[in-house]
Amino acid sequence: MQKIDLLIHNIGTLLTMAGKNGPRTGADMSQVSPVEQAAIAIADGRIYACGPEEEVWSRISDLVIMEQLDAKGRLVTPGLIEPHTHLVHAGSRENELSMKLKGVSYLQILEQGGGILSTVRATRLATEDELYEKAKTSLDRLLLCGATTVEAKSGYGLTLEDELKQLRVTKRLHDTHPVDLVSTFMGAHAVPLEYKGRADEFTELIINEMLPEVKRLALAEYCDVFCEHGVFSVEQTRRILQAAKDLGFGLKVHADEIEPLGGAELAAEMGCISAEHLLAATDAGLEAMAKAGVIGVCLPATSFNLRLTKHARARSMIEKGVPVALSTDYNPGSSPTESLPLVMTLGCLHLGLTPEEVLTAMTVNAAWAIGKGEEVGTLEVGKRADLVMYQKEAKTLAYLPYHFGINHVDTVIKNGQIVVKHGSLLYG
Ligand code: IZC
Ligand code: ZN
Repeated sequence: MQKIDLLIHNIGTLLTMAGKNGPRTGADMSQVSPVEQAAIAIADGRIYACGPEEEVWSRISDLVIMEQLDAKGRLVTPGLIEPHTHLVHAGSRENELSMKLKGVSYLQILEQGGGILSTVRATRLATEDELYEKAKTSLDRLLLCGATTVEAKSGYGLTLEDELKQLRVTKRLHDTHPVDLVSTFMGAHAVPLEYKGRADEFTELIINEMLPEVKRLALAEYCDVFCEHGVFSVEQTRRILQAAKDLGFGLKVHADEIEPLGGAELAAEMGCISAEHLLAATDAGLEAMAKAGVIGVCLPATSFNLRLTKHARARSMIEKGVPVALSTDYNPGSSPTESLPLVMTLGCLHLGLTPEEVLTAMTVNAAWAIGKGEEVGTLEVGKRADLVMYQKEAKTLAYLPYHFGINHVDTVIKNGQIVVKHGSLLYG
């Protein structure tokens, strides 16, 4: 007989995000589908019933309820989806802070052999266990902030063996940690020192050796490229993405972050699922993305940390019909933070999004940006029971970005299991 494993009742406000089954843009990004005095019934890790408390009780009146949780009038949202991280790496780069304060730019540091390349040196020297332990600490932090699904990119190995090492760590985290991971191969993250001045040759290595082996071992669903001045050109990016597409990878691209190279246009041309950063994307680029259905992943913690005064034009994206997602971009260089609450606040204050648009960008649209929109991102019957309950004082959605620099998460439920309680990890 069907039983209910967990019933959450007495929810003050439940934001189900129910609505269009697909990435949302325009006015649809404001739809959070609130239900007052709500309940959620969970069976086998999925949502069995959810909505007004009385309706849920009547739907389950014949069933055995194994466990109940009194939400005590609190706010509940879907688990947050983190669609862009460089999670697995060794070392840190706090030395870059003083350089940055002296006015040395991110690309100048990379050009001098630092930046990504210093993380590559540390990652090549690290063992798989060391990488796992460090990434697990960060994944725990993301979970404590309410993330229940996280994308993770490789790109600090830049040899076949070292890329595979990173990707195996992502797989191990997916298999052992409550958070689900989505793996992206990003061998085209920088040109390693041993290929300096020979980016075309390195491009061939990625196409001929790395991509086929990553595919054969089924270690990544997506392929991403850092298309930027002094890193990979539009032409090299196109070649890599085409090869990845031919092998059956989904495509992503770091596009037009610093210079308007035409990355947004390329994302549309290649049929990328998402394009990331986009600070310098042109109107034509954004319009091409809207037409092709490419999701724009904005990373406001990165522009904040790089001390940029320019921000991604998230409002124009929404007006033009580009679905917008938000992410921390967690990485040791341009965004050393796992703080999803900070991203919520910057999404409002720097990108001009409303709290409703921010939540859509960090749930539904983020889920579609990593191909998981059918499974997660909203609280609807049949979807995974991944949800967040906030602390008592955070009664409204707007309170989350408003009271900034603070994590308001109290409880996280992943696949129907309570994995964070009163702000502490409960799993394992
Ligand atoms: O380590 O700097 N932008 N890749 C592209 C990064 C930032 C990560 C890093
Ligand atoms: Zn990135």
